[in-house]
Amino acid sequence: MSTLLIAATAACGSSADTDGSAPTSSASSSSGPSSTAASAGATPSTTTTSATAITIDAFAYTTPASVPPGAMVSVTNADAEAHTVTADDGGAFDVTILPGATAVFTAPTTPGSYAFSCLLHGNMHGVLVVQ
Ligand SMILES: [Cu+2]
Repeated sequence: MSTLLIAATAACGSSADTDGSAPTSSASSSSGPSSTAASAGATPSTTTTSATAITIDAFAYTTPASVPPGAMVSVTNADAEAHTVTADDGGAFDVTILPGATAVFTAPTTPGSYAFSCLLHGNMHGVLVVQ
C-alpha cells in the first residue's frame, strides 16, 4: 500500500509542473473577410452617342468636335438645296443629303482629320475629326 502511494505521489509531483496548460494557439488564421471582388468585369462598353451629327445650314457645315472611329454620323440638311459630305481624298465617305433630309454615313475607322467638301458647292468645306 505505502509503496504505491509513494510512487503515485512521486510520479504526479514530477510530471505536473513541466508543461503549461495551453499549447500555442493555432486556430486564429482563418478569420479574414475574403468575400469581395464579385463584380470586377461588369463594366459595359462606353456608348458615346448623340454627338455624331453634322448639320448643314446656310451653306455651311456644323461638325462635332470629333467622332469615334466607325461611328454612324448623321447629316441634316436644313437648306433648300441638296448638299454632299464628300471626303476630299481617299473616298473615306461620300453622302448626298437632299433638302430638308437627313442622311447617315459611317465614319472612317482610322483616326485622323478628314477634310471634306460639298460637290455641288465648291465653297463649302469642313473637317471631320475621327478619334
Ligand atoms: Cu452644297
